[in-house]
Amino acid sequence: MLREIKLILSILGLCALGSALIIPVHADLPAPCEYYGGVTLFGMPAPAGSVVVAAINGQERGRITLQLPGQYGSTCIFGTHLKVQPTEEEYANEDILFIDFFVNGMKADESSVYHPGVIRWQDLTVTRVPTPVPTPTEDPLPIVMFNATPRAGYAPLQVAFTDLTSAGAGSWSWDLGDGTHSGDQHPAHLYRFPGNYSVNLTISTSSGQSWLRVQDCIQVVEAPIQMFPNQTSLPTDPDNDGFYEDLNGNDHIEFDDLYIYFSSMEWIGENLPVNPFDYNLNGRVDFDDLYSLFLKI
Ligand SMILES: [Ca+2]
Ligand SMILES: [Ca+2]
Ligand SMILES: [Ca+2]
Repeated sequence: MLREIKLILSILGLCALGSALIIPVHADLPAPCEYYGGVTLFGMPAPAGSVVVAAINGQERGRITLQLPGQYGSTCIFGTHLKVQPTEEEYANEDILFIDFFVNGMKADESSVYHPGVIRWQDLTVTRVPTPVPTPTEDPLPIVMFNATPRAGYAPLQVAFTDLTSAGAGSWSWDLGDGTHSGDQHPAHLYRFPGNYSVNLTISTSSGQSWLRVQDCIQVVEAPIQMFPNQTSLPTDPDNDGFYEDLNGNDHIEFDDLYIYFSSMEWIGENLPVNPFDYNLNGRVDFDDLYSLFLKI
C-alpha cells in the first residue's frame, strides 16, 4: 500500500514538474527583422558614430550606431544588427510593413519590407543634397537706363533727364556731353548752343559700375531769328548765354530792348521760337521774362 502511495506521489510530482517546465509563449509579438550593410553619405562612407534609424509608418522601430566608417551592423551572422521590431498592432493590422531608413536624420534612398526573423544585407545611401542655406549674395550690377525730355529742340534747350536704372544704385555720374557733369539722380540741363550731344550715365554700386552712353542723345538746333517789328537789325546775344536779349540788334542790352520785348510779347509767341526769349525757362513768353531782361540792363 505504501509503495502504491509513493508511486502515485511520484507521478504527481513529475506532473507538477512538467507543469512548471511549460514556458509561457507570447506568440503575438513578431520576431524582429535584422539588417546590416554599408552606409554612404553623399558619396562618402558615413563616419563612425553615425546613427542609422529604422522606422515604420514614421515611428522609430530600431536604431544602431556605426562602429566602423561606412558600415552598420556586423557582417557576422551572429553579430549585432539593426533590429527592426514592429508592434503587435502594426503586425496584426497591416499586410505589408515598409521600413524606411534614416542616417543621421537624413532619409536614405532605400526602403525595405518587414519579414519576421529575417537577417538581410541592405546597403544604405543618402544622395539627396540638403536644401542649401541661402547665403547673402552681392547685388547684381544695375542695368543703366535713362530718359531725356525733350531730346531735340531749338537752342537754348532745357532738358530734363530721368534715371530709370533698376534699384540698388549707389551714386550717379552724368556726362551731359557739352563738358557739363552732374551727380544728381535726375538732373536738368540747359544746352545753350546748337549741336549734337552724347550723354553718358555711370552708376556705382557696392558691386561695381555700370554705364550707358547714348550717342547724339540730345540734338539742339539753331533757332531761326528774324527782325522784330520796326527794327532794322537782327536781335543778338551780347552776353553769349544762348538767349537773345538785344532785341534792336545794337549789341547792347538796354531799356529800349525791354520796351521792344514788352510791346512784342504776343508777336514773339506767334513768329519766333520761344526758347531764345524764354529767359526764365518756363516754356512761354511772359512778364517774368521781362523782369529777367530788366535785371540784365
Ligand atoms: Ca544772351
Ligand atoms: Ca539793344
Ligand atoms: Ca518765360
